Amino acid sequence: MGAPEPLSCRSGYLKTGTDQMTSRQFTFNRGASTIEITANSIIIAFTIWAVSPFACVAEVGATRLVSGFVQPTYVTVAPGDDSRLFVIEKAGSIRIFDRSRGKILSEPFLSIPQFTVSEAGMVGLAFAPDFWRSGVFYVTHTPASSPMPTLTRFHVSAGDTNRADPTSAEMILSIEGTPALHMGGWIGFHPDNGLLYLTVGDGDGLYPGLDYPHEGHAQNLKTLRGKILRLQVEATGPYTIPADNPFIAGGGRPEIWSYGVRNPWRGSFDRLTHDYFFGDVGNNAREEIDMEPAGSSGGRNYGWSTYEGTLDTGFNLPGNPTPGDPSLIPPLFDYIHGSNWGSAVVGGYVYRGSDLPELTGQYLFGDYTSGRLWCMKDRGTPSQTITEIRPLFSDRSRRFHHISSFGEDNIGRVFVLEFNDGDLFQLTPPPSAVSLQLGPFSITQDGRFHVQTPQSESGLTLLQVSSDLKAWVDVPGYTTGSGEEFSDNITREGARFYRLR
Ligand SMILES: [Ca+2]
Repeated sequence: MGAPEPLSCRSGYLKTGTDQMTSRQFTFNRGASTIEITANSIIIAFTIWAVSPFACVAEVGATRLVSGFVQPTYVTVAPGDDSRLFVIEKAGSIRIFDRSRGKILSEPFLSIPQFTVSEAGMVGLAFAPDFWRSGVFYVTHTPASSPMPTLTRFHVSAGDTNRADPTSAEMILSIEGTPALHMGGWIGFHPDNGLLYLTVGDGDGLYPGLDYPHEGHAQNLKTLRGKILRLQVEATGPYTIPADNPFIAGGGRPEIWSYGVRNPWRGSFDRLTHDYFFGDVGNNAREEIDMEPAGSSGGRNYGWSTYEGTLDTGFNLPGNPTPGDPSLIPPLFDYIHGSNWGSAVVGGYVYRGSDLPELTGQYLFGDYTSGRLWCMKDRGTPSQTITEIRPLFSDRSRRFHHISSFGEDNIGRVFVLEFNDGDLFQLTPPPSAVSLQLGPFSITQDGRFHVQTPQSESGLTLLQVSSDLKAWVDVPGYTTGSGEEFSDNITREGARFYRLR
């Protein structure tokens, strides 16, 4: 029996055979990347399989930065400053997470009482592109003093960059209709032209005739509900209408850039291409991802409530286009409500960071109710694919719950915010490959295969087995901690792939 050699791998390929052997030994041929393990009654070929962590599903590390936020709704950074993450809490505070100290500052950046029934509250934040000079930022919220979906401008305090000046508040826009339903409320500055985009939910109820009335606001160009607005804002004064907004000469409210949306909760610009993406939260059937190419002249109709995703709703409201109207812009992707996918999409970001190169150029999004994440590759082409992202937590039983928002910093690192738990995560490279040293192994009378992995290593949290490199299941009986031993039943024929992570 030779001394086992260390192997660097994440997976092994185990194939069972039936040749009789009489001794227990194994050899390792590094060049052929094959280990022949001979054991009582069974030959095991253990082939080192250099599995990319993205070979089956995309895997990312999920690193908790901090917990303790109360119903957080959004996370972002100020331009040019990645040292602080600004996290909105629904009830009306903006908190600062100091990244170098790993702490939430005790005093909030801003605190304004909000009307918080149902979906109302503070939901959106955008720093002016010249924030470093002007100290100006914008918030979307439903102030308790005037509970309507509202866009307000603030200035940072003159003497403390970690505090906003609440007395600087200037209401820019107050939007008609109920604040509690489908508020939308994402705001962001276009990376090219500096115009402010603002998503507004339709404020309608669920079905025509039930709950709040469904008034078809999304197709009604006389209201700002169910729209994406585009405004020119300056450091002071009211907003103005950009000269190339589609309805500036009539036909609709001039603030409207696009329409036919229900509850566009989260949006983003691809920082490289400037394409605009948003997730439009659906009614009772579909969730959808929409995209507007850079250079669009606006006026696009995304279809609600003639369509929910790609589904004909049958609502037939006055003013709604008829199904099949070629002017309606279908989503890039929609999914059906259910336990598999979820029921409230959360738009994310086209990944442009450097930590997760396998995701570069892919659009990352998730679902509030299922806590699942996906990435979209080759969007809008025949080869468009959706891949689930599997987040790997240090606590193997952890998963994401109630994702309220993603966020992005100035160099494209992506964050995930959990509404109920109040946790803030960063998506990080998956745990590095472990050095797997095949140690003593044994095969018991009942045919179970035992191998001992190296001494306890942090990050070595799970060992899984697969027969097809696609579906991975935990190895029964494997426990974490010292010992790092697993066992598996290999009495049946067929390929077995093992994975440590
Ligand atoms: Ca749509």
